[in-house]
Amino acid sequence: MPEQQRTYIMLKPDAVRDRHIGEIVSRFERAGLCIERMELTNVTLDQAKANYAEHEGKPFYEGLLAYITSGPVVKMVISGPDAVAKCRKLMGATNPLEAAPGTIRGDFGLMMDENVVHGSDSPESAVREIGIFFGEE
Ligand code: IDP
Ligand code: MG
Repeated sequence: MPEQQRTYIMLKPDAVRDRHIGEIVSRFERAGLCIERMELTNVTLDQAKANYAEHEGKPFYEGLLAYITSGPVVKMVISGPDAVAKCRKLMGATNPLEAAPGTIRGDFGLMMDENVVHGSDSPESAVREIGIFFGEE
């Protein structure tokens, strides 16, 4: 039996700017996943730093913080069987150039600097990220 999981998904500022919220949220729902929480909001610098702590010091880190705080995002908690892996599958590869057509990044992204969507990479990351963006629950 697949494990019932929750994951943290965030539509990044380019997705909101380019008017793709509806289409992208639809893809998660169409896959049978449940949108448990959803909010259009801005990411604070502290939240950005906490979420991306593993990348501190990398060449793209400062740009990543600037990008994710550059405009409103849609933050979500999504649940379902194996929701973490299922969402990563729907998102596609990190680099939109390598993401397969039919995936969210493959269809809505053009470059690594603006890759449309964030999704937790493990159930442990999901708990941590839901805490960062929705507070302790
Ligand atoms: P993921 O989002 O698929 O989990 P990570 O390797 O965890 O990918 O990287 C986090 C985010 O950092 C990516 O989604 C992307 O926005 C950004 N990023 C990663 N590598 C690069 C890069 O080489 N150039 C610019 N941005 C990058
Ligand atoms: Mg990651």
